[in-house]
Amino acid sequence: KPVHHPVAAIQDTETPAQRDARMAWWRDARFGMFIHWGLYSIPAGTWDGKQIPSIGEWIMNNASIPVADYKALAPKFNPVGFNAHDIVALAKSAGMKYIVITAKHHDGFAMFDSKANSFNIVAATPFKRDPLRELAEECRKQGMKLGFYYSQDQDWTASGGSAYKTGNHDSPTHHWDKAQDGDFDTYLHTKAIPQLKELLTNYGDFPVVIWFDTPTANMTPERAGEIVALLNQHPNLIWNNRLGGTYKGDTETPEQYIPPQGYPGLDWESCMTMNDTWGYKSYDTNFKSTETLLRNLIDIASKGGNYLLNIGPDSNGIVPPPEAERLKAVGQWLSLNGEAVYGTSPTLFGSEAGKFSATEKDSKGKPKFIASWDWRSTTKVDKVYVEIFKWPNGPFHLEKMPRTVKRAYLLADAEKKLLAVKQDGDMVDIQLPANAADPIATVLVLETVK
Ligand code: FHN
Repeated sequence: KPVHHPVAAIQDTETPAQRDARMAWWRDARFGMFIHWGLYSIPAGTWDGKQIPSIGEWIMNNASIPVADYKALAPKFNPVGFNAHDIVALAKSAGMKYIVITAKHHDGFAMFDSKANSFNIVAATPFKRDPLRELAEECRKQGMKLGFYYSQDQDWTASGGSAYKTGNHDSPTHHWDKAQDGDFDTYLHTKAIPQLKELLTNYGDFPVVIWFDTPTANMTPERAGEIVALLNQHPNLIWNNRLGGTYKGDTETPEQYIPPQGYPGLDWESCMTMNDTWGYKSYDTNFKSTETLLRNLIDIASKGGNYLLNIGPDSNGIVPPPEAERLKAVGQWLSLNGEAVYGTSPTLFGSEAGKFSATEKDSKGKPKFIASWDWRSTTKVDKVYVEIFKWPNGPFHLEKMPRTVKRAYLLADAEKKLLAVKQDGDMVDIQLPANAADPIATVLVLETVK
């Protein structure tokens, strides 16, 4: 049943073919870089000598930092190590196709040149540069897409911006500083909407994505409709399901998990941290392994989604080395096997096929959680890819194959040596070489006819 919105959004008015054209690059991309970067990278998880639990970009809220004290971080922010070329090159080397960076997070600090509000990186810091402009230029040069995250509702330093304590999303009046009191409509009309206008008009062909976040009850359908009227002026834009009001946007956004079935028929993107924070925390070293990250990407692709994987640069603008190392390792794999990820459709074998069967133990004898799959699969019109995580002892056995297999080989094999295939109805056995080409995931290619 169509929802009646105060302002019709592009999703309500375009044809299915127009939607397919608008979403095409995003659907092919499969892998993007999320960047959470802002003033919170200075305290980096510690305030007044105390380590503040939970995610780093929430430090202002979690430590109830007064607005004036938080704003006093701006004159100390001078991230001269920031290098847009290197960050875009890192995303490229990881095999990522788009970047989404925090233009303004819940702390209200704009990481771009804003005339609408002076609490921003150009006007309020000694750095005086606009990282979004620099990234936009580099993305253009290096063939990368660029999107902006914007916290449209929560703004903890603006008077009238929603400011709630954790776990109380629907009680936006719960402030910890009088300076946060004020009128939400004034905030919306003097800061959020003017800044969104700046972001949508000052960066040429970017942003291609606006990534909204965590609306509260303040974002009524009428208020969200005012933002939609602005978004409608940019007909190629893609925006997520977190605007608020009654708007569903373009993309589902599961956070920190992979939905077991994906979202059949919908566009979706799992966003995830590499450690346990989005914004930089100096003492969070709980990094996921390259194995987990890569298998997550494959699992997501097998369910038709995108993986938006986060980095959190430090207060000097430097990407933490453990993050960069892992991204490069994932990119190494993609440089050989990307054909099995980009532009693919979901598995033909159902979301459960290939589930972990054997119990592996780590060095301490605990069951080892990798991603709980022996294999996953992705599809193209004339090919089925099987990404094998656990190399079988005998032939690789597939059931319920809806197509006829013509030839089989390993994607990483430069010679594409053909492997013996036995097909009996919908059962297929492929004779594999003795050893996996890659211990994390070896891609078996099945050339098929329907
Ligand atoms: O509160 C934010 C959080 O800081 C982070 O930005 C994530 C990213 O998806 N979104 C919110 C929580 O849903």
